[in-house]
Parts: sequence; structure tokens; C-alpha cells
Amino acid sequence: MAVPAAEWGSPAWWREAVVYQIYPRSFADANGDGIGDLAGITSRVPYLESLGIDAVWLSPFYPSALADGGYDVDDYRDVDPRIGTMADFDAMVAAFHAARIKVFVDIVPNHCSNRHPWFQAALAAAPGSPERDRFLFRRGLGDGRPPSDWRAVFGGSTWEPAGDDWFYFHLFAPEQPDWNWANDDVRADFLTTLRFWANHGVDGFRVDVAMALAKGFGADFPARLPTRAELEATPIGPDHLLYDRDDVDEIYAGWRQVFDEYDPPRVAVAELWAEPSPRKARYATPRSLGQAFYFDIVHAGFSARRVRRVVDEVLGWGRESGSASTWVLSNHDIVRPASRFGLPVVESDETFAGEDRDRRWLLSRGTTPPEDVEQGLRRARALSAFLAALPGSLYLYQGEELGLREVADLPDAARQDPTFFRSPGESVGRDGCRVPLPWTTGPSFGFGPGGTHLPQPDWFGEYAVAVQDVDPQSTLNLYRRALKLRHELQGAAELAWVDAPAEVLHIVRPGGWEAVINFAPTPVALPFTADQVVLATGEVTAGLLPGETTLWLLTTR
Ligand code: TEU
Ligand code: CA
Repeated sequence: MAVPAAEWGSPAWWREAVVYQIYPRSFADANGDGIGDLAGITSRVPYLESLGIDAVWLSPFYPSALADGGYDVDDYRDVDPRIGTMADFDAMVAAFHAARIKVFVDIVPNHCSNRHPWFQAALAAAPGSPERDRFLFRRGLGDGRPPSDWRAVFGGSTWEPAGDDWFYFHLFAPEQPDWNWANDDVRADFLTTLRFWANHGVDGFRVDVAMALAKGFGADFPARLPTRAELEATPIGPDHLLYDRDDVDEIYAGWRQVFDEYDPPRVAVAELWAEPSPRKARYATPRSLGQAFYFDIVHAGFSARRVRRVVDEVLGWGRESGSASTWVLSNHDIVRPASRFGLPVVESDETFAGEDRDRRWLLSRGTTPPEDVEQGLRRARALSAFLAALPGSLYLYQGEELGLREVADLPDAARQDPTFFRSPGESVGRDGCRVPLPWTTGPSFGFGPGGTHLPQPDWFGEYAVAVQDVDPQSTLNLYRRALKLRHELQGAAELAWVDAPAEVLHIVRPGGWEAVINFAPTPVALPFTADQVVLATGEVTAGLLPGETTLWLLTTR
């Protein structure tokens, strides 16, 4: 458990790693101001050690006005005073390393915050100035009309007025101006940031919106910007003005040189939503970032056919890039799996409408369709245990190991996500998966002595770490057993499919390690003996695999 001592210094330590995402503001609050902090994280290192993870990834903890939960960065090389100090950061890294847990931080290179000193300088400077060239300023079409009718990810225009008929571009909120990656100052400054954190002991980087850095437009080119309809009709890739252009590769080739200055080399994982995503393997090559998230598995829902297809594809892209595959079911942007899987399965072959279903479910404040809590948890446990048996690295999001559900009925007055404010009636946003974790059944469920920045529902107590700790059947103890066994059984990164009924996926790994998942609600007969079962996500009797359940077998027994 944790990275084995013999692999700690190896350049390949990350290939089969289990990485746990911490959303710092919502993890643990040591000083009682209602906001999670670095000292809180450090105090929970023993818990994370007991979970059996190899690394943590911290979402942004940098100084920020929190216009987007910290993804609006004021200063890339410091800690938000509400979250701690650089000394706290160093102490946290030391505590993780003493437990042989590696540390990833989040790098947000597409945009900074509008309070960043360089952006403030750009606003104060004249059009055409070197200060403005670090961002994407462009002249409007006259009469206050923006340069184009493009819509930002969180809603509203991508263009914000900057005076004198000039506008600046923001892919997300107006408080998040996009950097101009064609500018040398910008490129150099990010290399400084990468070295800064690597020198503070950071082992890896999660790269936010990795596919959007290189834009195909600037202050005066192309002379006419495409319309929103034209932009949306262009496939993501070389010809798209915003996403997944070929020129991003060269940026990451430069980052790779910095990673390789260190021993072992620093690692990185690209965050990119670009499904279907054969081009993603580019980001995972050894000359680029080295790993990429394949959210295709999130879009696969709870379906044998779709999961099978995605597993084959993702393993193929892993081979193609010379990287390891990555598996991820949840993060701070998506509805928690225990809730998603408690909603009716959306069956459609090519375009999976699950995200739309989730969005509408959130809009109804979690009432329509009603959530089947037991089924959701059963399916989430089964699919996570199946993914944990695959070759490659596994990314977990805090609370997933508790089987925590989405808080779908947060009062509007408590919401923080800009999506909620910028697209009224269309989206309630992502706060429901960011509610501070339940540790105990006491006040604020043990999050901290001073309340919580988002309200916790009463039912959180059932999911508390202290409650699950003493229950051998709990989801927490299931994850602990799975991660421990995975470490023991993980050998060569090979996998073979075993013939199975339509609703069943059955794999075998080297050493006689098998995993079988039954997606159907009804049991299937399967030839195995009780002593071959090393892990089960539900109650099993020999020879019968229950519905919506995963089994790990050791057939050499
Ligand atoms: O998310 C990137 C992204 O594309 C998101 O818009 C995602 O599709 C959306 O959250 C789904 O609702 C990253 C971060 O993970 C996210 O938290 C940030 O808000 C975003 O970048 C901007 O930094
Ligand atoms: Ca605090």
C-alpha cells in the first residue's frame, strides 16, 4: 500500500497508481473558519494511508476570489491565506511523503483570474501593448458589439468589454481571462511555476482544460471570426479555433523538458473533455504530458456494451501513446456516481444522454426522476471494483470511497458555482458534489469546529468515515480491501476477455486474477468456488453472481 519503497524513485511509479483527488476547501477544516485547509489535509494523512492510495491530487488552493472555486488563480506560486501558508504546504508534502504518498497539484494554464497582476496591468495598458498581448484582447464590431457571438462554457458571451470598443476573451467566467499562449512571457512564466512546485517536492501535475491553450485567433486574425454556429459545426481538432489544435503539442513538449530535469521525472495528467477522443492519446505520450483522462468511461453509464467498448478503446489509446490507461468515475465537476447510477439507464448507442439526464435531475433539485439510493450504491460499488481491476492508473474523488451521493437540493442561496449564476434555469451547477465531507456524526459531521461553507444534509451522517470504519461491509472498507488486493495482485499490464453472457464482462489478468461484473439486475450462474472469491461488492454464494455485482477471483486457488 502506498508506493512501494522500491518503486518510489522509479520513473514508472505512476503507471498503476491510485490517485485520490482532494478538493481542499471541502476536505477537512483545521482552524474552524468553515473552509477546508492544508493543515486539515495533513491531519488526515493517516486516513488516506489506511485507504491504500498511492498519490493525492489537490484541486487549486492558490490565492483566489473563488469566482470558480479556485480555478480563477490570482497567484500561481502561493497558497490562499484562508487555506494555509507555504510552510503548511511543505509540512503537508513531508507528511505525505513520509507515508509514501505522492502529491499532484492542479495547474490552470488556460486562464488566470481577473485579479492576477498581469491582467490588471493589461487592463491599464493601451491596446496593442506588450501587457495586452499576454491575453486575448480584440476590437469589437462597433456600437458595443463583441467580436463574435460565441458562448462561454458557463453561459453568456466569451467576450467581456475592456473599454474603447475592446474586449477580452474568456472561455469560462468573465473573472477568468484566457492567456495568450503565443506570448513568450506566458510560456516562460508557466515553466517557472512548474519548477516552483517541483522544487517544493510536488511529484505531478493535473493540467486543467489541457486541450484549449493554443487558440487559432488573435487580436487581428482571422480578419473575420466564425459565428457561433460555424464554430460549433467544426470538429474539435486542428481546424477548431479553441480546442485540441495541433499547436498545443509544442507547449507540452516544453513542459516535458522541465519534468525531465527532475529525478524521478515529474509526471502530469491532461484534463480534457473531448469525446470521442482518439486524439487524446497525443497528450499521453512520453514527449507530452504522459497521461490523459479518458472521460469516455463516465459517458458509458452503467451498460455492459458501452463499458466493454470504452475499455478496449482506452487500453488501445494507452498502448498507442506508450502510456498507462487512466480510469475515472468521478471528480468535482460531475454528479456523484452513487447518484448517477441510481437514475434510470439511458440507452442510446452513439450519443449517451446521461449528462443531459443528470442536468435535468439536478434542475428538479433531485426529485425527477426519483433516485434509487440502493441501486445507485450497488452499481457504483460494482463498476468501481471492476475498474480497479483494470491495468492502468485509477483516479478517485474524495467521498467516492464513502459511496457518497450528490446533494441535489442545496438551497439556491448557498450555491457558489458560476454555472448556476450564468445560466439561470439551464443548470444548477456542481456544488452538490463539493459539499464538505462527513467524518463523524458530530457537529458539521467532523469537517471542522466552525461549520461548513456549503450546508451538509442530515443524511450525511450515515456516510461518515467513523460509521463506515467499524462496518466490515461498508463502501469504505470495500475500497480499502480492493486497493490493498490490487497492489498485491497487480502484475503485467495485460488483460484478456473471457466469453460471458451479454450483460456480463469478465476479464483475466496475469497470475490468475479475474474480475467479473454483472450489469443485469438478475443473477447469473458462473463456475467459481467460494474459496476463489477474493473480493465481492455484494453478498455471493458459490456458483452464482448476483445482479449489479462485481467479483474478484483468484483462480489459482
Ligand atoms: O473543467 C473543464 C471543463 O471543461 C468544464 O467546463 C467541465 O466540462 C464542466 O465543469 C462540466 O460542468 C475544468 C475544471 O475541472 C473545472 O472545475 C473548472 O471550472 C474549469 O476547468 C475552468 O477552470
Ligand atoms: Ca480552515
